[in-house]
Amino acid sequence: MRVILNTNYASHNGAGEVHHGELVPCFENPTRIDSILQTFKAYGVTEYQTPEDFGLEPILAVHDSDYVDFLQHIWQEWQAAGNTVDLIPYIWSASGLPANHNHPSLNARAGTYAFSSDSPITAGTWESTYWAAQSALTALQQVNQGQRAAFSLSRPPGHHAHAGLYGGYCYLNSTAIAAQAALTQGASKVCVLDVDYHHGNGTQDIFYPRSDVLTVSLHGHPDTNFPYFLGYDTEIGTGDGEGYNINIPLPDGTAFSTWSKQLHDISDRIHAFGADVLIVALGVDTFEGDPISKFTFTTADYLTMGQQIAAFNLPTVFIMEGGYDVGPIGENVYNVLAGFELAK
Ligand code: Q9C
Ligand code: ZN
Repeated sequence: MRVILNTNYASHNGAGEVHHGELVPCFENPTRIDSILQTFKAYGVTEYQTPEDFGLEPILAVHDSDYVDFLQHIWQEWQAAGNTVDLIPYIWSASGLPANHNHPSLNARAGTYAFSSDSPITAGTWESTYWAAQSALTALQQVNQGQRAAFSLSRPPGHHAHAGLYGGYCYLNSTAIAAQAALTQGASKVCVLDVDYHHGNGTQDIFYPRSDVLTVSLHGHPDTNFPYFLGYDTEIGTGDGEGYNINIPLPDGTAFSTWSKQLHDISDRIHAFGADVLIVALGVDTFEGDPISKFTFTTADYLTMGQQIAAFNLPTVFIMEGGYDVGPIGENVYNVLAGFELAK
C-alpha cells in the first residue's frame, strides 16, 4: 500500500496539556510518528511518498476562510506580541458570552475558535496541519489514480475539527477535506468510517445536512468520553442529511468482538449507500494500553479490523488520527493495513 508521509509532522509540538487537573506533556506529540516509522522500518516499509501541494482551495471547501486565516497567522501575531510559549485558550465565548472572531486579544480570539483547551497553537502548528491535509489529499490522489488503497501517515489528527473550530488535538480536518475533495473530483458519494476511539464530531458536523457523505463513527460513549457534547446515537443528520450520520457509542471497557459485531450490524447500510470511495479515520486509541481511552483492543485485533474494512470492497483512503500508546502504535497501525491487504 502506498504510504504518504507528512514530512512536516514534527513541526507542531505542544509543550503540555491539562489532564485530570494536572499539567502533563502533550499526548499528541511527534514521537507517535517517530515510533510508527521505526516499526514500519522493522516490517520492511521504507518507501514514503512526499505530499503534493494542492493549495488552500480544498481546505477552504470545508473550513471557514476566517478560521483558516486565524490558523495560518495567529502564531506570528502571538509572537509579535512578545510571547514565546504556546497559545492555550483559557476563556471561551461559549455559553452566551459574545463571540468575536476579530477580538483584539489573541487569548479571546483563540477562545472563540477553540472548543477545548487541549490543543496548543505552537510555532509549527500551521505547517504541520497544512501538510497533514495535503498528505490526505495525496493519498486520495493515489486512489483516484487506481490504487486500491493508500495511507496518509501524518499528524496532527483532524476529525475533531469543525468548519470553524479546533480542539481535541485537531486543527484542519484532513478526513473531511479528503472526503470533500473526492466529491469535487468526481465521486458522487463518499463514506467516512471513523474507527478512532473518540467520536468524529468535526466530520459529523461538517457533513450533517448532506446526503452525499455518509458519516459513521464507533466510539467511547459521550456520557463518559471526549467530546462529551456530541456522539449520541440520536444524532442522525438533518434535512437532506437525515439518515446519513450513524453514531455507535460504546461503553467503557468495550472489547473488539463487540465493536466488530456493531460494525457488522450496520454494514448493510454502508453497502446500500453505494459509496464510490471509503475514507477511514484511522485512530488506534482503541488499544488496551492507550493512556487516555478505555477500550480493550489487542494488537492482533487490528488485523481483523483491517480485514473487516477490506470487506466493504471499496477504494479506501486511510488517514491517521489518534493513538497515544507510543510503543505499540506502529504495530497496531501496521496490522490494520496488513489485514486490509491480506483480505484482497
Ligand atoms: N487532557 C484524537 O484522538 N482529551 N483526539 C483531552 C484532557 C482530548 C483525542 C483530555 C482527546 C482528543 C484525535
Ligand atoms: Zn481519538
